[in-house]
Amino acid sequence: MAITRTLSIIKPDATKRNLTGAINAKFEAAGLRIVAQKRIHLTKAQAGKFYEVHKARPFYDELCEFMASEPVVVQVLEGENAVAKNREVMGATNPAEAAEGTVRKEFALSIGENSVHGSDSDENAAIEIAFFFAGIEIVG
Ligand code: DAT
Ligand code: MG
Repeated sequence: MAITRTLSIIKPDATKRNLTGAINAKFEAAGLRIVAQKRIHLTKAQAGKFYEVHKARPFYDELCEFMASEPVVVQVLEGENAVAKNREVMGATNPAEAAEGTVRKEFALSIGENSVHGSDSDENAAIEIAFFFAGIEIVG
């Protein structure tokens, strides 16, 4: 398997509850390296652009409001098959369906306030990493 990268976001519900370190510990325990990380406060417009793919879905406005409600921590994770590995650590979108030991099982509040974002393909990972980071900010 190849060493790849994925874009991760620790969402407002988690930063608000001071869970950044606890979530990062799960990534590191799973063999994912945090090769870039910064704390930012998105505007609703920036959140809307990031989640543009979900524009037609009924929860889009609520999702953008939520993502702009508090600071987030955006990060690049690197490791073997990073996209799939990260989604394994994250757990299912709906915390009620997330497996034991996953971030969402342990920390998510609801399907909307579900603590973390992770890219869903290598192609989207490249697009999402470029949305937040310049190459010089990523130190592998
Ligand atoms: P994921 O974040 O697991 O990739 P997704 O891409 O389908 O899930 O959706 C993006 C985010 O949108 C998700 O993390 C939380 C929110 N969301 C998804 N389905 C939702 C729903 N039925 N109600 C409210 N928010 C939802
Ligand atoms: Mg998704």
